[in-house]
Amino acid sequence: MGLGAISIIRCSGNKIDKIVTSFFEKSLSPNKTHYLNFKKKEKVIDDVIAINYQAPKSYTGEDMLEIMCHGGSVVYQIIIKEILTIEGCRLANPGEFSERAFLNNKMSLLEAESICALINAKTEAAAFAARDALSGKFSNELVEVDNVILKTRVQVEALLDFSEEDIETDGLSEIEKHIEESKDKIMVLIKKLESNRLLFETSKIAVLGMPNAGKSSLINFLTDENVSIVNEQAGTTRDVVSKIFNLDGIPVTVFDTAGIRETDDLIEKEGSKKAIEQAKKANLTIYMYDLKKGLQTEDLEILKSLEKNNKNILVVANKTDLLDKINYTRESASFDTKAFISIKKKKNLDDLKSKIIDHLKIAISESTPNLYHMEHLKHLKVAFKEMNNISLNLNELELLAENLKKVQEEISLILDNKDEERVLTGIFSNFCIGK
Ligand SMILES: Nc1nc2c(ncn2[C@@H]2O[C@H](COP(=O)(O)OP(=O)(O)OP(=O)(O)O)[C@@H](O)[C@H]2O)c(=O)[nH]1
Ligand SMILES: [Mg+2]
Repeated sequence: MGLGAISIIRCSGNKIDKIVTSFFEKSLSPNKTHYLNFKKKEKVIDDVIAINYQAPKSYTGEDMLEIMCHGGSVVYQIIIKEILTIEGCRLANPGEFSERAFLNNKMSLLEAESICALINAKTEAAAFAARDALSGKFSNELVEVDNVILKTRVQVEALLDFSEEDIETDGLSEIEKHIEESKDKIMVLIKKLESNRLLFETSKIAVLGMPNAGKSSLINFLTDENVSIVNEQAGTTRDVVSKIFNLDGIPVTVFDTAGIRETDDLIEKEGSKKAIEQAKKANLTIYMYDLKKGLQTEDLEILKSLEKNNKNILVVANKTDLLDKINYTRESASFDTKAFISIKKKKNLDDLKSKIIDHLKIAISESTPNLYHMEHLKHLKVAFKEMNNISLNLNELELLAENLKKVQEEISLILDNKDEERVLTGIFSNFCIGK
């Protein structure tokens, strides 16, 4: 992206009046747009549009000033430099505006996180998922579950007041219904968060295999571009080639690698080494082989060594067009091959795509979460486990009440998230400056 036509400078805090009187000729009535000069003494620096928001009616909940000046890389810098000359003014930290908004109760942590996800979205699907979360859909669904569990707890408490003989089994079956319902809903939310994670992070896929297996052909198919040279000559790809693309809405960086084989060619040797290193760093490794040749001892050795370092490997057999069907179903029984495709004849490629997505979901849930809303996922998983532990037994109603209480505790950790420590430990530092 090139230069923007306008830049917006945002200020927040108790120095707004001072900034206004220092650089503008007149005062600014609140919440209105003003077209005027930004001046340093008598010198006009730029003609700008300025809005003065009065607390608490602003993004941060504090007094705020927004200055829209001309774009480019110089004008805004001069204006910022001038504003910083005022005592007590400093540059904002990344995400500080949202952090202040959160601390001033202008938004929940969930909303703040969604804003961050929206800004960082790399595909349309990611942006829409973040919008969904921002509109409070996720919280509303969770509140619904919370209400049902609360209702169930009341029912259980009521049963506890009766002796066993007096309890009608009807009461218990309704409780069971509510528990099943809530469990399903929690699972739906878990799945949603898991897919969101795929949307918000860029997953890394490395494609490995012997020379000529069709790795570069696969990359070109997935990215829908001629990223890598495809040639019948073995050893075409010599170095790691990478490309970011959109896999059904999921941002993915795919790495094409040199075919791995014992060779005297130094460049090819180096290429093979890099391929294996790349696989270690990837969330998922697609290991391709030519079905006609089958998985050879060399392939199995590499697969074994990869398995030691990388749990997520998807073994794919290519060139099914070269064999008849009977032949390759027989082969499939002996190897852990997850997909049989023909890139040339465009066979089973959609099936492969969905298998890649499934594998990424597993891979990413095993990797260290670095997104804050993954904390929610953690709590939801604990809640689900707790629901699973429930045994609907009249003799164990107290235990049931305890289980349900724990589930609600986990949910409330998400809903009333006021965990200052998490704020301080840098949730907001992942935001861009100015948000
Ligand atoms: N018959 C058949 N040929 C294919 C298929 N997919 C790829 N090929 C051919 O196999 C040859 C090798 O394909 P590449 O994509 O260059 O293979 P590669 O694994 O990247 O090879 P290196 O870069 O040399 O390691 C090319 O001639 C492709 O046209 C397929 O499904 N069927
Ligand atoms: Mg290649």
